[in-house]
Amino acid sequence: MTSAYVLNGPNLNLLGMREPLIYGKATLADVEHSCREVADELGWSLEFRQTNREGELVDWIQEAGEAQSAGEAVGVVLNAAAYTHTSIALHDAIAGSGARVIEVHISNVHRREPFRHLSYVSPVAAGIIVGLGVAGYPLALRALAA
Ligand code: CA2
Repeated sequence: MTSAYVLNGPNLNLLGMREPLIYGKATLADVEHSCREVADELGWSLEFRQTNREGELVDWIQEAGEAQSAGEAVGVVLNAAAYTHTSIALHDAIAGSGARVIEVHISNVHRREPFRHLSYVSPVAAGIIVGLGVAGYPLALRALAA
């Protein structure tokens, strides 16, 4: 079965538990549930993961790129969280693996602190969904189907 990856970066395990004014009340388990509904509808299996470690995200991007090259995956929905703004390693992993990535941010990073305005992911992303809350995740999965 074709798979889709949804990869989440540091601190997103806290979603719904802190900072509800910025990130809303949904938990990461809620996000996974909404992604599974869309994946089921599209006939895909879902690899939904979260890590606080930059290198683990790099490993997963490479894995997704290899699966995509083998025709076994459609791409990646990536919320790299704070690594978005710091990680050349992630940028290189996306570019080097050829993984098709839709970048997602729950909050509108452009309305926030200037250090959130730079993304190392955006130049190698196929598309970007920002500021639509957790609704951005299933929308990004649908974009992978298009
Ligand atoms: O808006 C987003 O989705 C972000 O990727 C979230 C990151 C932030 O560093 C990016 O600039 C924008 C932060 C994820 C941490 O999530 C938390 C959720 C609840 C409580 C604490 C952190």
